[in-house]
Amino acid sequence: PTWGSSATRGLFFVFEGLDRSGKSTQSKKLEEYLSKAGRSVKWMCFPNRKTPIGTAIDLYLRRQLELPDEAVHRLFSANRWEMAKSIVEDLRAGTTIICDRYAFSGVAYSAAKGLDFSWCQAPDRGLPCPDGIFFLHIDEKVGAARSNFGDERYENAEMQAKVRAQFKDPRLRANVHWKDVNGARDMEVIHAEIRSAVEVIRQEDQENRQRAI
Ligand code: ADP
Ligand code: DGP
Ligand code: NA
Ligand code: NA
Repeated sequence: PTWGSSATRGLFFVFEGLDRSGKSTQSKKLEEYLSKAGRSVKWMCFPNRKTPIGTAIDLYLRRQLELPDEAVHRLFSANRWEMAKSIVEDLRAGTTIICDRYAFSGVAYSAAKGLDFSWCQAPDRGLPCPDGIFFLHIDEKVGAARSNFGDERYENAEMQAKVRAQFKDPRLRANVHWKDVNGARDMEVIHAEIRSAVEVIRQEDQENRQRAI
């Protein structure tokens, strides 16, 4: 992590996975759990469609704006950079951040369209690094059974299959705390597993800090 190590630093958790893998469900459950436990916690998601850049991304996803793949890739990354300073400030102030999608989606979705993998990674380099990434796995049949595809760009079986393949690339997992989670189980079972992983990461973080002092 690049934001220092004050004694009260918050932790940064990211949920990744395909559309309908359960990211929103699980990230909100974790937020609720931590906030009930008395921790200062903030939930956020990317793309953040409310910012100026997010407005363009929203139009693009709803097929009301056409942009070259390279340009939109940079917009998704810029949308994360728009929030980078406030993420760092919150973490420093002791707030834990739970984020629904981050730079890993950025690379997986753009590389699925045929852009070079490391070219896709480049614009996100230097963003705050998560303390833990929970990748929710579901196979195609489970995803299809959960609900119908919407009308947004990328919400089709062909694209999802390509994204699924990109998420397997070991370059995404390099140098980060990546946890694969079987998302095809009962919501509460998944939540309990994520909760204990969070407590382990918190424990490790505290021990590391004590060693540094
Ligand atoms: P995502 O944010 O990854 O697109 P959601 O959390 O919105 O996924 O979940 C997609 C759909 O699947 C929702 O209708 C949700 O209620 C349902 N769902 C989420 N988790 C599970 C689960 N473990 N088992 C069955 N259905 C689930
Ligand atoms: P969601 O609101 O989570 O359904 O995400 C919107 C869609 O945008 C979803 O299909 C995934 C895709 N997406 C999220 N982040 C990125 C990114 O950084 N780059 C690209 N190309 N697509 C992304
Ligand atoms: Na979507
Ligand atoms: Na979601």
